Amino acid sequence: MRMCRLWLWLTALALAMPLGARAEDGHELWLRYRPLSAAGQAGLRAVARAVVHGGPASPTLRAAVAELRRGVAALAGREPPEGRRLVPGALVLATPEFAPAGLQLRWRDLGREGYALRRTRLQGREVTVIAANTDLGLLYGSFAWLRAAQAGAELRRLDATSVPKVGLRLLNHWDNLDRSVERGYAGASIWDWWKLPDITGPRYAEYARANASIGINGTVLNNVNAKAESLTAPFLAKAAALADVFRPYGLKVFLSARFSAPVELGGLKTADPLDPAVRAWWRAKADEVYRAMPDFGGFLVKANSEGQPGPQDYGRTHADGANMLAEALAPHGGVVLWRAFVYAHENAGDRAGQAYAEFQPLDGRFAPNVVVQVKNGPIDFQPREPFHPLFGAMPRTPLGLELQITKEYLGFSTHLAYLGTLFEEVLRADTGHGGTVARVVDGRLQGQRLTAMAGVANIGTDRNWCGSQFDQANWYAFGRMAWDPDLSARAVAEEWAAQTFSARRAARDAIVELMMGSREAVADTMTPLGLHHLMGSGHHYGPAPWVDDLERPDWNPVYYHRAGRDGIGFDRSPTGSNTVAQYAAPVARLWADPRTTPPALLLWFHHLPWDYRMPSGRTLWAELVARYDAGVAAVDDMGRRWAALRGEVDGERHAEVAAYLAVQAKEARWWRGACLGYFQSASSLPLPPGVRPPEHDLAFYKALRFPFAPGRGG
Ligand code: BDP
Repeated sequence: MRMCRLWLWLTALALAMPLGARAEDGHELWLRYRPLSAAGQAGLRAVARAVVHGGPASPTLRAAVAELRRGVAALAGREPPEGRRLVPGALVLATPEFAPAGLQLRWRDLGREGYALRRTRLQGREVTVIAANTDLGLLYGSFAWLRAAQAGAELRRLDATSVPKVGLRLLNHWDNLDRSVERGYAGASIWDWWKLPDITGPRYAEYARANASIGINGTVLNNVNAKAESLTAPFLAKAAALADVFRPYGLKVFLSARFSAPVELGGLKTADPLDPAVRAWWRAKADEVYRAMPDFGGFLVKANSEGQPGPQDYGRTHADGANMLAEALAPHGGVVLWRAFVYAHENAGDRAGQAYAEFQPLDGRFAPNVVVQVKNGPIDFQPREPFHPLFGAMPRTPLGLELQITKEYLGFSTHLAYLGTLFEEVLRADTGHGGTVARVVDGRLQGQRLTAMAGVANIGTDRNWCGSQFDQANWYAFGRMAWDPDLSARAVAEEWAAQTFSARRAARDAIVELMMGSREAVADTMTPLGLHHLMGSGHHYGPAPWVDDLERPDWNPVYYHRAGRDGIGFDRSPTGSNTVAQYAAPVARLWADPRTTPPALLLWFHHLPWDYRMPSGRTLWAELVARYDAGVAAVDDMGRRWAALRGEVDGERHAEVAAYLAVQAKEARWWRGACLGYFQSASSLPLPPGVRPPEHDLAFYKALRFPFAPGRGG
């Protein structure tokens, strides 16, 4: 009885609490719309007295209006009415067809998806105009206006125009049809294939809304290690049901296609891309897909990589394979995203050089509706890699950038690593071909019209979507930086933190500082100085630099670090594999010499003796030890900084992040211990004076096993 009364009392208390003080689980992402201060509310009401539009509303315009009304209601405590009359203080959604008299705009500059936000005087009334050529542009503009409102921006002086610089801004889900997610650390796949197409539930619309809020306009639903079944009629109907939910939010559905589908589904004897029957099969399949989804985006293909079938099985090239699919999709306006992540075990050369060797000679041989999708670095989403040498080296081919949002090699969702800084580092890298990676990807350097950026999604069924609160920032950063690759990682972190945690300047800045150093902390913890692929076999969690017995040499960490008595690192300079020569001359020259290679990439390109003198004055061995120590110190520091934010952030999320940081601190020590123990066994050198020895001996670390680590996929 007493318990029961206590419960009632607690419930009443919870309901009586102001919204902002309520426990939060992160489900609302950055779209929380918590009440502003009294002054902020008054200010917002004054600039959002009504939402005015031209109607009759399309589903997309309806979504924009609903978002504005919902956002203002929650932030300012009063829902603005919807109307057609230009009242003072209105938010006006203007298109060329519904442009209030007196509005001067260069509509053409806004393109199909861009928008303008402008505070202006029209017909004697102060109003805010959100203008775009399409309803989707209005939706993006509405989200941008709400972003500014949430972050406490000065809405009375708005005058901004924003047009996406990259055309296709895509999530790539590595989701399997059984709901497992390859490299997924946020629960199961959000696609409930079994219940689709009949049951769609609210989560799919929430997902589409969140993507629209950051400008993502396409999503590949299934794993690149694709099953042919995803192209069968039942699965196409399921995908079409999702496409129907996503459509109002401007989010197009794409599918990963298995190259051998004509054999597996069509009963053909071959999947040879030059065989007329195979081509006919794909054309018919494309027609079928477009009957189900008239606005289908296209196919993503992983071919002749890690055992996947592809055109090389028939002695054909990647261009032959991609062009066959391109031909089938072209009549419908679809595109092929053909991945350059290839390496084959028949090839004994340096794995880092294989994609360039296979693709660069094919420049200019791809059909106009093909994008070659290239990972940010030449190996595989490591905590740090140099940019991929293909960027800039295929001027006659649209190259898309593939980033990994899910943190396969950066501590899954238990470690805090803000990837905005990693994305920025890649995008701003100078290719040596006359511009940065960003300029290649947005098409400006080489005049490409078809442009794409893809992010391997970190989304699952967890309430907070991404497995941890801070991993939401990586989804957010991907969307924002795909829209505008010139945005700085810091500016994006500021936006995200203000909306997700606190718009109070001091708290926001403290969170941003913590985020900005976090990826470097993870790089130091795991793979400092350009080391790479030291992670545990298969699952890729935790350290295993000793592994040397996997089926393929280039799956073994020892292949990558090459540590021995003589030194450590992979020699990719002219004295070694010389894959450094794949870069443009100015870059290759710099990185061919250890003295001009940035320390952060040193062991990526060079094998150096342990007593090599680093710019810091330390020996390489002492520097390596110092970096692992710095990693542990940085993670401890993140824990302290987060602890100091207690009270600035709601209790539930604060406690959750603190618990995750404690795990990360423990695991930073595990990484340090295992790597120092192992590398010491290779170098036979003593630890520098004053350095704390690892907590355990090497045998302890080697014996750890994780048979049920998440993310292995189906
Ligand atoms: C690696 C993953 C593997 C993916 C592969 C890919 O370990 O699960 O299938 O990349 O990108 O990062 O195709």
